[in-house]
Amino acid sequence: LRVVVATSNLGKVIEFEEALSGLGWQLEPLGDYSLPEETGSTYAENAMIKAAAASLHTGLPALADDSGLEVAALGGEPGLYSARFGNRKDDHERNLYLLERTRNVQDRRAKFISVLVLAYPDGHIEEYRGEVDGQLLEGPRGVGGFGYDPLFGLPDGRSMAQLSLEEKRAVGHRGKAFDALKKAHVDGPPP
Ligand code: ITT
Repeated sequence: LRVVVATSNLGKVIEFEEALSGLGWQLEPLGDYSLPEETGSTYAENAMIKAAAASLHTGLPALADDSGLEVAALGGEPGLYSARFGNRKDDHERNLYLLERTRNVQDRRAKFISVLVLAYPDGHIEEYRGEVDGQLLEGPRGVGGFGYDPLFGLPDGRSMAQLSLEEKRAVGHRGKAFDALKKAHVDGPPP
């Protein structure tokens, strides 16, 4: 299967390639095509907007991810708006802003959510979801991953940015969504 990777986030591209190696798919880059604005009100809707647009543009099946960090003490923020939290433009600035917003906050519960959508040129859609619970750390730890990974603490005390790519896939939100995708494609005919 030739599949377009419908994301402009390099961190996601790396995780897509690692997670899908072994499936025998030929992954195609998005090139300089710009994904449309994410106007949906759920992760699934936004992933669908991105995957459907890339599929329409290329004539190939396209796979998109929409994801976010939900912080309990912030009522689920930044959630759908994780990529533009506080209007900060890069990962580092968003992490500093998140630390500022949660300074002296006792309840550190947080979760990552990922929804993958595979859209086919005939309009057929597949959707897979994954989540992971964690704790917001008091400061960044580790240099791996991307986005909020250095601030996301796991039960073993490490941050998501201290995991290898394989370890992040095994415990992370996106990895769980990919497990469901792979199960559907390896264990049976495409749904
Ligand atoms: P595309 O839409 O092009 O895929 P994006 O970065 O804009 O890229 P989203 O709209 O899904 O993607 O934004 C999700 C944001 O949530 C992302 O920019 C990160 O800041 C954060 N995020 C998502 N998955 C993450 C992960 O695995 N680790 C750390 N932060 C993550």
